[in-house]
Amino acid sequence: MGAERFAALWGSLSPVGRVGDDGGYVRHSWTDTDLVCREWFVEEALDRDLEVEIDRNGNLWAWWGEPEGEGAVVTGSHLDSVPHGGAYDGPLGVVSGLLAIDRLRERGVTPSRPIAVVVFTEEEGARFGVPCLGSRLLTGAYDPAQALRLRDRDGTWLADAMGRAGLDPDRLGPDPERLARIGAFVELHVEQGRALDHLDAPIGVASSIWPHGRYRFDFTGEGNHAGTTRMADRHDPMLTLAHTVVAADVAARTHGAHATVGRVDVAPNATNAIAARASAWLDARAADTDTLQKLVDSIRQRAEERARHDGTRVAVATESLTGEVGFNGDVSRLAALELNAPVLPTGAGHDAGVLAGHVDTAMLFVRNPSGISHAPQESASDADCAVGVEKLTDLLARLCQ
Ligand code: HGY
Ligand code: MN
Ligand code: MN
Ligand code: MN
Repeated sequence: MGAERFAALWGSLSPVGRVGDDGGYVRHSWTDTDLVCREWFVEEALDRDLEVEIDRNGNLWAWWGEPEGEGAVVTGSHLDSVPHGGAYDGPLGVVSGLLAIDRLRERGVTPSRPIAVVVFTEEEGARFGVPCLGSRLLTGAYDPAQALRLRDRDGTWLADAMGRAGLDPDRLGPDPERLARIGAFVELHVEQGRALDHLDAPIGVASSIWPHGRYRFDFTGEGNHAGTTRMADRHDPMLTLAHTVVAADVAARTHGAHATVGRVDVAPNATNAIAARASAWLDARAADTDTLQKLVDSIRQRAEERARHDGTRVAVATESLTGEVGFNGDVSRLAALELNAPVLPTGAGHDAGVLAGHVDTAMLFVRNPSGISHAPQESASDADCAVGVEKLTDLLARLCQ
């Protein structure tokens, strides 16, 4: 496939949800923008005579062959983004899946098992706070009753957002029959780092996904007047929060891990008022679960020490936790052999990481020259993306015959 052919389909989706002239995207689940992206996917699937269905958790499936057939070969990814995210994280896997179907047909491949392109919903967790929500609900990794208690920052319930899109939230839950019919899952994804660039390789194969967790630190202090309250009399939760952010940085460097506080909420959030409350969300990742636990424990301990010093209080809630994922099944071995590509770990979470616990799964990465992701500078060349489609087609052809 030539780069211009990839660019043609890519160009029909890429303008949707782009918000800034720096190329940032806001595509949050069940918003109007997300519904436009989903309509785009359905149209492209129907143009390919694929049978489209939406499952009980809102994930979209486009089938070549019998959806009820056994041993299905599934590819795809997600269309939602982080706030002001990049163009490729998610959509690249969906566009490449549709183009791989085209390429299989052009190569004259007659699949002996169904093939599907899937769009998982709420992979980033940017709106309702739980990453990979669609694939976790599908696999039973997330309690549907808990999902019905999820609200976005404006207070909109997940159930209402899904209801607005015509879905019945009471049907949320595991889908074991659907899962049992999947024989293999392959997710193609833009690399979120620069390993392939350094290796001068357009494509890579994932070996593992780091364990990662999301934790909400709630700090409580004493709101007061910024101008009249002596420093010695303050119980400022922002001070405890700030020391916790520094502690997270120090602990991550000590443990060779990654710790990020990219989101805070402050109340009353006024220039001339000492905060009464503040929340900070910690994204913590490490090469193994023991290190992750040590990392988070040391950050929590530092936060509690500082809270005692500041006369504030801190409470920590675990919002999501994903264990280590090893891609070491037949499909991943085949991918590494077939594609003759570098094999590398990733610190990013993916739906493939959720499926891997149930289905023989592989992940392919496409080179990202900027190495940046979850930001507008995320990049991939049309040429490398076209190579990604060909390599995905190679792998799907081996799996479906
Ligand atoms: O956060 C992640 O690791 C993924 O990009 N959702
Ligand atoms: Mn992402
Ligand atoms: Mn992603
Ligand atoms: Mn006043």
